Parts: sequence; C-alpha cells; structure tokens
Amino acid sequence: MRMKQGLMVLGALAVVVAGVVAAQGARTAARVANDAAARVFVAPGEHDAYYAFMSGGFNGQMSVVGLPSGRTIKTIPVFSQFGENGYGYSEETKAMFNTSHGPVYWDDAHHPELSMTDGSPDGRWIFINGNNTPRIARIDLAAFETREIIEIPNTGGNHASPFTTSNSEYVVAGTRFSVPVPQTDMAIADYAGNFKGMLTFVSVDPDDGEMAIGFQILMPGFDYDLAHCGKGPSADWCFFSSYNSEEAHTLLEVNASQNDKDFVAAVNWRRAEQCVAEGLSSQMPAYYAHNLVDERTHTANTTWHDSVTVIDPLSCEGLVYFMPTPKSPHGVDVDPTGEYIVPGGKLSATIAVHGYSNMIAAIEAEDFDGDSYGIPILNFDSTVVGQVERACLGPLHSEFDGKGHVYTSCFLTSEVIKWSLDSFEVVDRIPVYYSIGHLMIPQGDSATPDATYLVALNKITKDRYLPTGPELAHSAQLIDISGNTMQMLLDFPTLGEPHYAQGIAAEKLAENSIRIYDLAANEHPYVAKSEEETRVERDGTDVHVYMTSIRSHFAPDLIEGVKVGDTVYFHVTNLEQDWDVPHGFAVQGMADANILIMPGQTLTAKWTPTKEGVFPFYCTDFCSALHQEMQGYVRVSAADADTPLLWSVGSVGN
Ligand code: RUQ
Ligand code: CUA
Repeated sequence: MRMKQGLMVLGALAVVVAGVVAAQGARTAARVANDAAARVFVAPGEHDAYYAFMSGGFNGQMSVVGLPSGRTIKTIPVFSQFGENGYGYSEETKAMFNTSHGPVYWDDAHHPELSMTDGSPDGRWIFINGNNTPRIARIDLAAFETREIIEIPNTGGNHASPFTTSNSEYVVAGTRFSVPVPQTDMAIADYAGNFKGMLTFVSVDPDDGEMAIGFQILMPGFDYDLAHCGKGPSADWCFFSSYNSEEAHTLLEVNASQNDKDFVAAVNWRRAEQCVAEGLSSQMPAYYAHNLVDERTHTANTTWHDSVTVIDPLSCEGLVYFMPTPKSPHGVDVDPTGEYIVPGGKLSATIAVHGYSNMIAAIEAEDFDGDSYGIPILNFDSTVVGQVERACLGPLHSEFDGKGHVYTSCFLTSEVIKWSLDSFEVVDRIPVYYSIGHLMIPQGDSATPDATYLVALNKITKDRYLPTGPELAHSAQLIDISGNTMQMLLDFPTLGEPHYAQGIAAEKLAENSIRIYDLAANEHPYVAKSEEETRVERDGTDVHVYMTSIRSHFAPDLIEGVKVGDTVYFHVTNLEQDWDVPHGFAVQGMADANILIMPGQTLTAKWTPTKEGVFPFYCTDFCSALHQEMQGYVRVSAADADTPLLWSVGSVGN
C-alpha cells in the first residue's frame, strides 16, 4: 500500500516533468559561449577575480576555488581530520573535535556563510554547519583557518544553518530532524506532538567573532530544512523552511509528501531578545562543547556548558508565524531589498513568493488561517505577492543579481531559470549537467550581489570527465550572467559534495591575508624561540621535546634515552619568518598524521614508540634544496634500560 503510494507520487511527477519540458519546446543544447576559453583563462602568474568557498559536504571540509578559472587553491579543514596538515591529529587541534558524544572527527558540512555588515559580506569570517553531529564552525579569513566550533544541543541534523543576520548578530541553526527535547528514551511511534524542532540563535561577538548560544526556540516537530535571514526592512526576521508538517516518522518520501503546503517559519529575533529580557524564557539543562583556538598559543581549548535559554513561542507572543508554502519547500531565500521571500517547493512546479510587507500587514490584521500548536498560520493569499507559473520542476535554491532577477536551481529538470521579481515570469533558462542542487552568485544572498558569474553545483556527474571507476568527482559549472542570457563557460570538478557556496571579490580578502605568524608573539607553553632553547625533558613516562625547524635541519636532530612505554611529544616550532616556508614533521610508526608547521607556529606530534630501535624522523614538506637532508634519529631503549636522556644537533646542545 505504502509502496504503491510512493510510486503514484513519482508517476505524477514524471507526468508533470513531461508537461513542463514539452511546454519549453526542444531543449537548447548546452549554451557554451564561443569565446568561453578566453573568458575563464587566467594567465600564468595572474590571479582569479573571485574567491569561491564551497562546502565539502561529506568530506567535512571547505574548499577555496578561484573564479573564473575553477582552480582549487586551498582545502580548509573544519569538521574532519586532515592528514595533509595534521589538523585534528596535532595535540593543538584535537580539542576542536570535542562534543557531548566524545570527540567526533568527521561531519557533513553543508552551507558556508560569510559574516556580514549592513547585509553585505565583510570578509572577516566564514561560518559553516556540521549537519550530522550538530555544530557550527567559524573560519578566520585572515588565516583561512578554523578557529572555533560550537556544538548545538537539543538538535538532530543541523541543516538550516548557519545563515546570518544582516550584521552577524546571530548565525542560526534549525534542526532538520526533530528529536525528543530534552533527549530521552521513548517510543519512536510517539513522535507526533512529542518530538520537537529546535531553532537556535548563536550570537557572534562583533569584535572577535566568538560564538555563544543566545537562545533556542522550541518548535513543533517538523523538519526545518533551510533558512535565510532578512535584511533592510526585514532585518529583524529570519525565515526557516520546513517540510514534514505531517510529522511522519517513517518512509518520509511518501508520508511527508501528503500536505499540499508546508510552512516557512518567520521568526522575529528582536522579539525573542525582548522575551528573554522580560523573563519569558526558561533555562533547560543541555550539555554541549564550545571549542575555541587561543590565538596566542595556536591551541584549541574546550569549554563545557550545561544549560541553554529556551523560549516557548506560546509564552512569547509575536515571535513566530507560519507562512504556508507549496510543497515540501527546500531553500528559502531573501532578495537584496529584504522584501521578497522566495522558497523552493521541491514538489511544486510553481514558485510562490512571499512579500515581507504583506506578511507584516497580515500579522497586524491578524489575518490567520488557524494555527499549528498555537503558532498562528498566516493566510496564504495574503502573504503571497506573486507566483512563477510553470517555473520548472524541483526548484531548490535561489540567488539574486540585485537587478530584479532571481536565479533558481531546478533539480528535476536540471536547469537554472532566471525570472523577474517584477513580472514573475521566466526570462531565460539554461540546462546544467546534471541535477543541480545549490547555485551561487558571489554575494548573491546579500544586499549587494556581485553578479558576473553564477556557479551551478550539480549533484550528478556521470560523463562530464574522464571515467575514474565507480566514484566520480562532483561537478560544478560556471555560467556568465552579465548579459541578458546566461552563457555556459566552464565545467570544473569539486572536492566532496559541495552544497552551498559563497563568493566574494578577491580584492576584499587578499590584502588581509596574513603570511606568517609572528614568532615573537608565540605564547605556546612548549615553544622554543631559538635553537638555544631546544631541549628534552622527562616527566615520568612523558617526554617533551622542545624542537625547532629551520632550513634545513631540526634541533635537536639526535635524541637518545626514550624508552618503550614512553609517550613522546615533539613540540616543533618553525623558526622561519618568511612566507610559504612551512616545515613538516613525522616520525616512523606514529599513529597520527604528520604536522605541517607554519612560520612562527608551534605544533605537537604525539608518538608512542612500541619497540626498541633507532627510528628516523624527517621533514615532510619539500622546503629547500637540502630538504632531503632535513632528518634526524630518535633512539628507543627497553623500558628498564638506563640509557641517559641526550639530545644534540651538530655541535649545539649537550
Ligand atoms: S542543501 S543542495 Cu540544498 Cu544542505 Cu544540499
Ligand atoms: Cu623542512 Cu623540508
């Protein structure tokens, strides 16, 4: 019976697909611009005009791509260990992975979001959500390094995240999977009415970016999918799409596709702040980790928290309203003026646009169509200002050009459509290969889009590149949107599965990018700022090596007196103060990855020798003509041996 229903839903979709494609007429072939090669060519030694930040999806990282070339220029490790530079393996970074479940060395990273001032990206930080074990990370865009990860309690699947308010007062975290709140052992069949959907507002310190959980809003047990916050007139509001207003808990592909409309939840965060100030909230026990890098020591530390401020919408009038939206919406995007709220109804061929002014008028007139768990439902006909008919199938996400156009990705019909916020008519469409998810225009979700290019982030790759066995790189496409019609420029492979992305003109970031860490300012407890300070100290079975690296040797490079059963910490300070001279360090048999130490930085590799012998260590990054000479030995004696602790390099040392 259930399977049959599922097939019926799919069958109905296929019919609609056929209808829409027929209505479009024959598909245009991929519209590759004649001079596409010249328009994406970045001459050797020249730089790209834009940075694009792509989520890595299931690789847990973020990648940095230059546009228009499509060249990957960096992977920023975030939620997953990264053997390339030792992130998550070095002693300094392990605490970044602490959660209430214990250390979790992986996540599913979906949506990069640049910090904003006055609704425009300010180039200070970029945030990204961890979907699986709910977390938000903050990356410092001077160093392109992850500085902070905060866990989101009372949440299951942090997907509607980490979208920012227009001055980054908050980044939001909406739960995709509703769960018992607080968590408890209960029958899953009791889902409806008992599982809850938490919407979390994480505050961002305007000076240093440090995050803290401001408050949480306890919502009905729907699936909160995506979000965007308002700007301009709507700056006090954030909008969360939801599906599964059916509150189904099994076979959601059928059971959560029953209702004709689901909801966009409009949340007034200023009102939330008032309710907290007026004592209309409560404290709920919630255990969560907050991991922050101390920039003086380059070391992550964890602070544990045990409660959160929770607001029940029923005790804070004016906090949340539901706007009915067809049908199982995915993305919800706000145009640059802050007036238009554009959901993407996955199972609808029509895009229904809500007007912010209409929403406010409907709220003031109490123009309600009942309520859901006490939350007023605004009249659909009152909030909707226009509908794009026969838009496409599977509309998911929209970005804006700031000239009155919306670009919407359409998963089922594999195309990007361009439509007018004035006429609500489609004015152009271009096929993409294949099955697009997100799309990105630099600053295209802000008040100030920089609309020269659009990147299509496609879910299916198939035949776009040389075959590489069963597993294929994901595929992005670069489209020129500077003219009236979209023109295809470039295919390029991506890392992991990019979901959302952000883009910004290179000139806004490049000049702030730091080149080294100041050795004089290094306050790492195990730093050695010169070879004279290098030494080896024993503390019980812990052995601390205060080591330095400089082209092309380590000091010390000979160590004796380590014993089986010891734990050896190689604290390596890179004495270099030149750009692009990292040194790497690895010792035979180490269980962790190598560490890649930036100039002026100290990182620690832990090594637990398991057998007697003399073991080499070496620099892993080709740093000079004598890089291959950058090596050393550590002698390991039996646990009960009396080999004295000795260390040296050339004539230096003891
Ligand atoms: S979101 S396309 Cu649409 Cu996380 Cu992936
Ligand atoms: Cu240092 Cu190679």
